[in-house]
Amino acid sequence: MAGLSFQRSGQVRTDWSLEEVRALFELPFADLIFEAQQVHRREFKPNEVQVSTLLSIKTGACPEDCAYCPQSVRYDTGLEREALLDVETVLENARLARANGATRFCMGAAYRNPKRHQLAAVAEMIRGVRALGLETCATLGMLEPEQAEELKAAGLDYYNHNLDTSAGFYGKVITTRTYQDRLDTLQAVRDAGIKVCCGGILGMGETRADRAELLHTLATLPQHPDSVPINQLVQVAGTPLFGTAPLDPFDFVRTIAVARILMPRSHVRLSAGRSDMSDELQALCFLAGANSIFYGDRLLTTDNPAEDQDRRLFERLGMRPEAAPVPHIPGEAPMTANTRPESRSADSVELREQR
Ligand code: SAM
Ligand code: DTB
Ligand code: SF4
Repeated sequence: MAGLSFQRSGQVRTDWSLEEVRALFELPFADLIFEAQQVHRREFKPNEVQVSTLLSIKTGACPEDCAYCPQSVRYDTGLEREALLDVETVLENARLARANGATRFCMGAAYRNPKRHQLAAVAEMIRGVRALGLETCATLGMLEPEQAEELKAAGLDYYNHNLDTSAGFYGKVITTRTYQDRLDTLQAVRDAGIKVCCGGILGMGETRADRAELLHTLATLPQHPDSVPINQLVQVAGTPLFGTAPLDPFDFVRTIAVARILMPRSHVRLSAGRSDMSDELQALCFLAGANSIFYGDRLLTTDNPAEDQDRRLFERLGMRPEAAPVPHIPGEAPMTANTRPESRSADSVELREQR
């Protein structure tokens, strides 16, 4: 790529200019993928993919108006609402996810923001999931700083809170909370010492300039999110975004590649939308630097590829799941792979069949 130099020899930069990000999007496809592969191979084992499993712990009846979301109370999507699950049901699902080869368990709730008693119940779930040797992630909406601290004290590893799109396009998608509200929650999470999982959704009718702006905002946060989920809109009948013209798949792959280059040490998750993608398109996403997926046939309320389909895809591409880091429970001596309760050793990680 004559004349272009986007990387400063392996440095992690938070000073990207919007022009640099836009220029990456304008590269010829093969040049962009080549650059992204180089970054990926420098920072990660190229054929390893982090595997998370999602569970909706509280479903539907959300007061927010996110135009993509089947869980908003404002849209008739035929979704059955469910109260907060009890701890034992959550732990049963976590055990199953672990038996199937997931290393991170992500609990999602259709809240605008959690109330005190709801947060206490989720903290109990986090303690239980962590004791199973899984990494924990939660996505519960907006958090106050004290709430983030409470989750950290319970042992939460990651908090997912997405910016969803550019600041400019945001108002076309959500009106019930501001972009700044989201940035404030991200700051509370970071300040509490919880790892940040933050990304967006593509295919909502945004432009390439919006996608560049979203990635620019993510890559110029005080620290890059540890995990960057790139979702493709799952179109659900009844939501305002149902019927939006689909995104050119190459633009989806480009966005993954640019995220990989801008945030070289972050896991970039090929997140929602895989059920609508061919194996070949997913392979291109991995080639562009995606190295995390949701595994299991359900996301929160919509379908994800069946486990056997993903196992076949991993086999065909020679990919394998990344081992989980050994968790450290606050207040306890750091555990080793040998002392971790009910742990699996790093070299025994594999995607397994549903039990
Ligand atoms: N209610 C909390 C919140 O919005 O912060 C947590 C759960 S919410 C379902 C988590 C994320 O899921 C949203 O921020 C959005 O990025 C993603 N999401 C929701 N519906 C989606 C859809 N139809 N397609 C793709 N991603 C979606
Ligand atoms: C994220 O970025 N994607 C996940 C997770 N974070 C919580 C959610 C995807 C939801 C897709 C629509 C559904 O299943 O309800
Ligand atoms: Fe509610 Fe989250 Fe869905 Fe928005 S994305 S409607 S906040 S569940």
